[in-house]
Amino acid sequence: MEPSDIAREGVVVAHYGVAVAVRFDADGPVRVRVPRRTPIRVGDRVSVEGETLLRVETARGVLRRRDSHGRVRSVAANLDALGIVLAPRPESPLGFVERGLVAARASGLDPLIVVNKADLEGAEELHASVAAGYGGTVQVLRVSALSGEGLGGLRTWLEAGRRGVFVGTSGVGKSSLLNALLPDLDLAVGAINDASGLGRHITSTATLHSLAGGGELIDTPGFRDFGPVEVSARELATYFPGFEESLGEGCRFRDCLHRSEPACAVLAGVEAGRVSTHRHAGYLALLAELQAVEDSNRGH
Ligand SMILES: Nc1nc2c(ncn2[C@@H]2O[C@H](COP(=O)(O)OP(=O)(O)OP(=O)(O)O)[C@@H](O)[C@H]2O)c(=O)[nH]1
Ligand SMILES: [Mg+2]
Ligand SMILES: [Zn+2]
Repeated sequence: MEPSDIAREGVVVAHYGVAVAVRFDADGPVRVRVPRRTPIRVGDRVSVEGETLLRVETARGVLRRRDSHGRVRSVAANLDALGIVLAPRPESPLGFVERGLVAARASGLDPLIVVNKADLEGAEELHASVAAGYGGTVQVLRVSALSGEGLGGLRTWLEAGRRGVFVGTSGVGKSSLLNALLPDLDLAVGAINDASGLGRHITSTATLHSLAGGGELIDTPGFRDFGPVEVSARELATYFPGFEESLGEGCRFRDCLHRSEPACAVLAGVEAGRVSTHRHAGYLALLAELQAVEDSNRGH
């Protein structure tokens, strides 16, 4: 029997729509055809015979998002950690960090905020404001793919064989950071459009890479729509960054949605200045979005 006739277990390291690349313990990636719309993601463990996909194993730590058309998209699977990448240029959409943190908590992933392009003007202010807003509960790193500053912190974050994924809007430097972490890697990186200040969507497919010192990191195509999937409107507040302390006080109503209910601990937190009105407004916007999805699923 040829070795290729034996079913082997591997991990999906790239997804090309009609095919995936599968890496095995013993050898490098093999291209495996998959029917369109097969629910298979980078990071999935699969069983393969020759060049045929037999089975996709049940995954844990799955990151999904809802796009602006309401479609659910899988980002990656079998994750331990989520790196939310920001830069002074291009700016990230309003609420992107909050959404990332909600998604991480709902999927059981350890979140990290990465402020890239530390060499650029504005990085210091961005880092300071992100650290002030989220630093209490989440680690915030200031790094530069260009100068190499702070890369040690990223390596440490993935130590002990953890698997992380980078998400962020196009052009913040996700692929550049991977290239900087892995000298042998040569992922395509792109210029920012001078007129719009936006990235040009250089990366078109998610890819998984192993770091020399341990751990794995997944590069993903940039996106702006980060609708939460793994969380219901009812649960949102418990995952929302900055509400922890206030929620600990307890609201009068057990099903309080923290909008305008009497004796609401979150509203009391806003009143006392523990929760910024800006943060609360971000919560209300996300809550309305989740309720709209739930209403349409109920056939309203
Ligand atoms: N000054 C500076 N520029 C950087 C840094 N990191 C990345 N860039 C530049 O930012 C631009 C976009 O970088 P990419 O790595 O392609 O960004 P990306 O997040 O992978 O973008 P998508 O693949 O489109 O999602 C490129 O011109 C990079 O050279 C950095 O630390 N400092
Ligand atoms: Mg990229
Ligand atoms: Zn409340």
